[in-house]
Amino acid sequence: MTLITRVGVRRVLDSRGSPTVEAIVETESGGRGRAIAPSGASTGAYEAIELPPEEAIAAARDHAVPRLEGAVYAGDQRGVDEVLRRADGTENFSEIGANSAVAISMAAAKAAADVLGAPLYQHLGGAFRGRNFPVPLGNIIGGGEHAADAIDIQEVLAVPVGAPNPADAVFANARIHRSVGDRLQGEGHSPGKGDEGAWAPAIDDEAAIELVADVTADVADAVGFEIVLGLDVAATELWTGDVYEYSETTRSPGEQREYMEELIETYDIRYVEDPLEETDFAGHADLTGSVGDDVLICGDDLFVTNTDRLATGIEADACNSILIKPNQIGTLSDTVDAIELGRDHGYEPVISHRSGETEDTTIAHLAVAMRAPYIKTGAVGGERTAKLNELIRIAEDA
Ligand code: 2PG
Ligand code: MG
Repeated sequence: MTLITRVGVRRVLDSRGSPTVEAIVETESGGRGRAIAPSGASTGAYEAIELPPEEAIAAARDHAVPRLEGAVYAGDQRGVDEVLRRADGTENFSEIGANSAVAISMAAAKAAADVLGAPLYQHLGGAFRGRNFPVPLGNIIGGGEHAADAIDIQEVLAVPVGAPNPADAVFANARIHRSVGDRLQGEGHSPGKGDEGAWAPAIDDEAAIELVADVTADVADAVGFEIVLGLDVAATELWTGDVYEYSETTRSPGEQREYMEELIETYDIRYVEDPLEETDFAGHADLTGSVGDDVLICGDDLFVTNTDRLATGIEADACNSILIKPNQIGTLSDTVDAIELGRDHGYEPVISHRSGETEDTTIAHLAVAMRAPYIKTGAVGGERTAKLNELIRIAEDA
């Protein structure tokens, strides 16, 4: 074990051109780790608090850095994360910011891996991790909070469940993305792209799903393995407090549930994230009760990677899957706790990027380390391909 000797924090750019927090952790024996906090747009109300980067950096320098330098071993991840929690002193990292906390937490893990001379996934996952790799969920057409004047549903996803390895899955998603772009162009749309690189045409939701379904079937035939469809509805963003407000119509909670069942049935959708708003545990439970044998119903804003909210969900039988975003909760230890609690209760973990991302590849390593069955990290775009290419490298290395 080697002591942390220096923790640095600075502002760097994210993919939206906004500032975010980067942390550097150095150890006594010369180990070094660097990590960057991502940032959401469709953030859940119960997420840990992301402070403006300047504030988060100043608060981390005042409260967290002095307690870490010369005091904690880099390899003691729970120790590092406990110090971050104590330095913050709140439930939701509102003092030092979840952005500073998660960057330092991830940088410490990387420094510890560096000391061992091991890749991060090996340090986090251990020797008996096996050779399971996550299936990448590729965002093909998007809208919601990630693109103006596009579809209402946030993400229409391709899920190459039958791919023999991550590389084939990643290339299949990119092929679907390109071919959907060509089809949109051919139909007279000149779609831009949303925050995550998904096409953002001004068409309606069902036309988008149908187009992705059509192209996905062709690509599945061509590559010779099964590719299914998924959605991130991000329903909290549509919720007014009374109804779900779409561009053309509104839906009551009951109608929203029926609409989800209809889409699942019509397009053979196998993954639905946030089908209902972030407080409706009972509605999620009804939906999971009716389709959960064949479909993953995944809680993102519902759970926010938080074990207390997940425990409420487990009690209510709300879902059968949990989205995992380290910056929603603030430390790697809390993130792993959420994955493990979910797994103990049959909830499949989906490790996820944020809409505001960087070249940081930690989530690719985390997904492999934790044997997560899925990773959601886009289909194209530099900050997305950083993770996808890392996954390809890890799968070849391992
Ligand atoms: C989501 C994420 C990532 P954001 O809702 O799942 O796709 O979006 O980072 O904007 O919360
Ligand atoms: Mg989501």
